Amino acid sequence: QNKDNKELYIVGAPFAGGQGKQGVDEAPKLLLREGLETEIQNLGWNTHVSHLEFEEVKNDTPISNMKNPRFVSKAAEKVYDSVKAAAEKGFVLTVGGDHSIGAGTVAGVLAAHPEAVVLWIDAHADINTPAATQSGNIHGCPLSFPTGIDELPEDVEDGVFKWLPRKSLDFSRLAYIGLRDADEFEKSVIRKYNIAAYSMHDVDKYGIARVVEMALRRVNPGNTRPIHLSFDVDALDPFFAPSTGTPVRGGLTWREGCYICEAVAETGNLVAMDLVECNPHLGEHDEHIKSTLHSGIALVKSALGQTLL
Ligand code: HAR
Ligand code: MN
Ligand code: MN
Ligand code: MN
Repeated sequence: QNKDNKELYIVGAPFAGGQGKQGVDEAPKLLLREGLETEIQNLGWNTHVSHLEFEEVKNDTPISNMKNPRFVSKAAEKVYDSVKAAAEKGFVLTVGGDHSIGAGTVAGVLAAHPEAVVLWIDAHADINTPAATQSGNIHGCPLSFPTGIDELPEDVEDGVFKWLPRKSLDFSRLAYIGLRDADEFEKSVIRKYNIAAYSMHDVDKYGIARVVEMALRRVNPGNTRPIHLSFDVDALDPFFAPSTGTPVRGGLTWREGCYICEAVAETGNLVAMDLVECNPHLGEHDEHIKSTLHSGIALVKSALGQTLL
């Protein structure tokens, strides 16, 4: 990709069907209202904004253990189409919505940049399979599809997730930072496929700078590949991002979160970012909502070239 390309596509993905709490679908509009686009423009980008719309699906009964499977599959497919088209033209910032849209963003970025690596910044591993998910919430499953471990049958009911190319994401090209609430099944997947996974224990032990360096060295040695950064705001400690559906104590500080984004930006190879799981319906008061949205905006700015000096 051309490094002088300053075209940036904001894809609003107001989707909540990958989990049980309403409100997460209101984040894209609110983030823009809080200044997301103008802040990005101030960093020298030409912005193009679109907001996707997702049609409801009736009688969306579970498939395997997945809740709302048809609704989520259709929504993620729409995200896939938009992200793929935008990634062919410039930088793509997808604003969720819950993390189930990550199935679409990862597949979309890989369609445009087949050599891309994925950095998944999250308290959770989001790699449950349709059969393994205990909650049935697909926002805990998106990575099972592009890695191809999902095991949905060829003749899956209503073609759910049929559109998604399997094994487009090799396990050697996926790295996690911030994990502290992975399910037993997910831990076994991480071990079995030797995924580069850095938990909060590693952040404590090595410091965030070395963790980012180690993660990048594992998945992108030589710094030759494009990078997709999928940032779940719940990777941050709830002190900095309280308004999110599944907060977990002991997370990244504001600076650690921003540092990850800055360091990835410095590689010069970042081509796409997701910001997901801000839920303005959650939190005890307005300050919680504001601080969560502003944390999200700070992460995006850090990824898009903001420097402190
Ligand atoms: N692992 C749990 C599940 O699959 C919780 C995952 C969901 N939370 C998220 N995704 N916000 O990162 O249900
Ligand atoms: Mn509302
Ligand atoms: Mn997530
Ligand atoms: Mn999460």
